[in-house]
Amino acid sequence: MKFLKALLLFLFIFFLITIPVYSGTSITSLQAKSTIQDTYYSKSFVIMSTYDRWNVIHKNWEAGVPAVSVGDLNNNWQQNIVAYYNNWGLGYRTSNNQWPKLHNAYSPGVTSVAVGDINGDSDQDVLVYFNNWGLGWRSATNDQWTKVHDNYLPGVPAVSVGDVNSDWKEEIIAYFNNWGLGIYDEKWAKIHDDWKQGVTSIATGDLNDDWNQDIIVYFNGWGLGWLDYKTNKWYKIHNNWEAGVPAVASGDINGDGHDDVVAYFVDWGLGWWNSYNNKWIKVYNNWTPGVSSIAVGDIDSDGKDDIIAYFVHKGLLWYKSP
Ligand SMILES: [Ca+2]
Ligand SMILES: [Ca+2]
Ligand SMILES: [Ca+2]
Ligand SMILES: [Ca+2]
Repeated sequence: MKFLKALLLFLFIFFLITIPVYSGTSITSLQAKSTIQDTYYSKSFVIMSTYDRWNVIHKNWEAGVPAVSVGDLNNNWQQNIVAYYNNWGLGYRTSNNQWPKLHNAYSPGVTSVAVGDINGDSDQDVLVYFNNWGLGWRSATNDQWTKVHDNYLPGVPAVSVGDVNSDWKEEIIAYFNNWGLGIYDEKWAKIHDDWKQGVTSIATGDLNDDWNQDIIVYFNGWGLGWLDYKTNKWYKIHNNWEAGVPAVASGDINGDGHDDVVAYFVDWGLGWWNSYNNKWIKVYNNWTPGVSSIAVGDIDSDGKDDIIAYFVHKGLLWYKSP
């Protein structure tokens, strides 16, 4: 009995010591450049049993899909999935499940794709990083490719497109492995210098309801957060930086009018962060062997954003929002 009491006391003291260690935050690498506010940071997870909401788009799982995005590519007011298949090339899916090809170049590969209106003509363009060419975009109106950056080595692992400065025109956000995080608005400007630890995923969405798109970034060694570009303030939404977040996307998953963040955590699974109540909701628990790309958009035209994800050894799937 004495031994049991001693053991309980030991466990109590052990937890008192260890819990504060886990809640510690290492944010020094970003503090030099911008103000960080941890108000959005949350560790409360809600797990939902929603596996039945996943549908198969394509079972092609052998070669892999490193980049996926969503946009209205054929001007019919319906969202299409844009995907790069390692063994096929870049194309998009129509509502009757046809896959018109946008680019044949499947070697040496594409690592990041985003969709947005880059030239301001109201048509959706496709921004792509080709390993042997650089970063450029395809105009929806004339099928021409325009290069925005020549630097094709050592690579651009993440891009996004969004209006982050409220001028009704969309900017390009990209992370260059040997340079850092930047924004392209007729010319390049740096957003963040920290290129040594790396950025694996970028998305854009309005997370604070000011009608201005915010920049969502996962920094290795810091965690997942977002930047209000107009005020230059960073907000963290998850501290988990050890295992990594290879893919993020943003959209309104629960249809409440507020953009949310979808992310795949290597050691946790796939979930979304409700920007309104600051809660993480898991939508896929099985976190091995991994998810390499995520996109968000209303692909079944029911008015609610869905999640598109490529699962290694499963294929390209989509999650129908409840
Ligand atoms: Ca803009
Ligand atoms: Ca905003
Ligand atoms: Ca929402
Ligand atoms: Ca939908």
